[in-house]
Amino acid sequence: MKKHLLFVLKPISILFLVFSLPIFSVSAHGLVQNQEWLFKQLSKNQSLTEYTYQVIATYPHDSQAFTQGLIFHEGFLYESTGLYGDSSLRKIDLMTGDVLLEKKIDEIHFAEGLTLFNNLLIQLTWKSHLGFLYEKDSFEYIGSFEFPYEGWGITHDKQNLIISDGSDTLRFLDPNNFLITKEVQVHLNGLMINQLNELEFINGKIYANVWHTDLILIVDPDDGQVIGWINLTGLEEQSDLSKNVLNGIAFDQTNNRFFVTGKHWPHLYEILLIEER
Ligand SMILES: [Ca+2]
Repeated sequence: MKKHLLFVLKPISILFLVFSLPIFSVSAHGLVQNQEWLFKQLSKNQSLTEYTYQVIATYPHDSQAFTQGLIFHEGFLYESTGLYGDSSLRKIDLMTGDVLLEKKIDEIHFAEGLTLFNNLLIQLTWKSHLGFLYEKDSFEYIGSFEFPYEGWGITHDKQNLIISDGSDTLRFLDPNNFLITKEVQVHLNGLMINQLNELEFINGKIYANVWHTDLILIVDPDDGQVIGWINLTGLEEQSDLSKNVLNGIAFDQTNNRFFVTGKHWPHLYEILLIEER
């Protein structure tokens, strides 16, 4: 996502950028945030629970899918894919990766996060300031709501929708009127962590992909404190921190199964989290 930045730069400038800078963003404190930086901050904090992973199963995933939202419900995956002209809403067979139902999104919108609340699929857009509502089984369009910030990831805690916008902020919204009820800043003992992307609310905690990293943060929804993290480095051979990056967390509540994939990844993985400390 968000990859039009370089279009205005001359080729030589692009070369300079490519060879001189790692993938990064600048935090609210002016700190450069990239995978190396984040890994270092997380690693040195002994109070955090660190998880690695074991692959339980590998499933096919459409490598054309620019994954922006992923959920699991009653045996099926639901996915939102992004990019202008390629955005879609999909119902997917877990075992085969086959797209069972698909709704193409108008090319003026760049689709983002996805969640299911009260049988309604809720899909965000990146910069259109719109969220779309669909009936779960038919994908029938029900309506939309507006919000004044960028849309990145979305999940819910059974009471509130929870939305990321690429910063360190998570907004909690009343699903009846889409008004903000609460905001938290995600932080590591006061150090703000931005670029929060795809989300999943699992057993009382918010799991958040950090864009341009193979890392998932586990966040306390009450105060935004990072309480743990998952290191998924090495999971997907074709992962690429500049583009084809990890971005998709889904959880099977019934069978306690944890699924992850990424943008343009050819695989979707069921993983077991293993506590390192
Ligand atoms: Ca998700």
